[in-house]
Amino acid sequence: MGLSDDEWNRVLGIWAKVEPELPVHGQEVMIRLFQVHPETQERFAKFKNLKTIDELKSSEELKKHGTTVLTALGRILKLKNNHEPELKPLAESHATKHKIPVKFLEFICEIIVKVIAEKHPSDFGADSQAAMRKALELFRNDMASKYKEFGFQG
Ligand code: CUS
Repeated sequence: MGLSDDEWNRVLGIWAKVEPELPVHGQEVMIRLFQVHPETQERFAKFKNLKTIDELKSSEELKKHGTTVLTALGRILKLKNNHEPELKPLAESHATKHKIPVKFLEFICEIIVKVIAEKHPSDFGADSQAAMRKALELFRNDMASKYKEFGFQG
């Protein structure tokens, strides 16, 4: 289930290239997510009024949220297998306050991989993509089990 050192190196190596432009990546992830899975947009009162692609693109709040999401994820990835302390409060707020189903986390993780692959084609080959998918799966599985501890079936 866990990742090898080589896999973690791949994950953190590509993340180091994403980080200098976190807001750009975050904005792209959120816009893509809302376009491919409109039901995720409905979940956010502050975003569901954004109808057109131009409205999505010009929303500073959406860009900010994308940055928040990727910042949280980056912190978790950097902790490798010891992400429990960082993950717990995130799972609690997402289980009890935001009520974000695990399915939505799957959607966003898949889109994150696609966006990174498009923006960094020469640094994010098949092995690195596989390692990132594995890291994100670990994250989701642990979120799902924490969700249950907080009484959210996800
Ligand atoms: O915000 C936050 O934090 C989260 C993320 C993490 C990583 C958990 N989110 Cu927000 C999520 C989501 C969204 O936003 C949307 C859709 C889906 C999911």
